[in-house]
Amino acid sequence: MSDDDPTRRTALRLIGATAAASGLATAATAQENGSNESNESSGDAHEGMGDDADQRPIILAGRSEYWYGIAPEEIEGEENPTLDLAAGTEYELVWINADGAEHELIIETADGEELEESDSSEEAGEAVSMTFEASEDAAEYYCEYHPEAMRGDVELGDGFDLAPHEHGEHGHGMVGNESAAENSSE
Ligand SMILES: [Cu+2]
Repeated sequence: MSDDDPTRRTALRLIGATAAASGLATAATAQENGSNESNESSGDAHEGMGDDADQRPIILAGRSEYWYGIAPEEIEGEENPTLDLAAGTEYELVWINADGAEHELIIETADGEELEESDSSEEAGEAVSMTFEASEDAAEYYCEYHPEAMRGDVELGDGFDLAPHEHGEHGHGMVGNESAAENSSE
C-alpha cells in the first residue's frame, strides 16, 4: 500500500537526492529501491500534483531528540528549525522517520490549538507527506509523541523561497552574490 501514491514517490525521489547530499543517506536509502536520480526522473517536473506543483517541499527528518532540517537550504542541518511560512500559501511538508520511533508532526497555534497534523509513522526510512495552507495563526510545530524535544517555531512572513531550481543551476540567484560564492567551493 505504500507505493501507489505519486506524491509520496515524488517526495521520496527528492529526498533521495537531497539526503544523499547532506549525509543523511542512511535514513533515506532505507526507502524503496535505491533508484536515485537515474531512470525514473524524466524531467524535473512533479507529475500530477496540480496546484503548486512547481514549489519544492519543506523536508525534515524526525528523530526522538529533535526534528532535523533537510530542505530548503536555510534549515539544512538545523535542529528544530524555525519554519518560515507565508500565511495563505500552500505548502508540502515531508518528513522522514530517521529512527523508527513513532512520530507525527502537528502544527499548532500559540494557544495550543491543533491546525494541521500529518500521518504518523513508526518505520525507519519512511517518508510522510502533508500538504497544508499556512494559517496566520500557526505558531509552533511539534511531534505528538515527543512534544518537548521535537518542537520548533513557525514564523510567518515572506516564507521560504521554495521555487524550483533551474536546470544546472545551484543555489538561488536571488539570495545574493556573496552566499553564492561561498557555496560554490565544491
Ligand atoms: Cu517524535
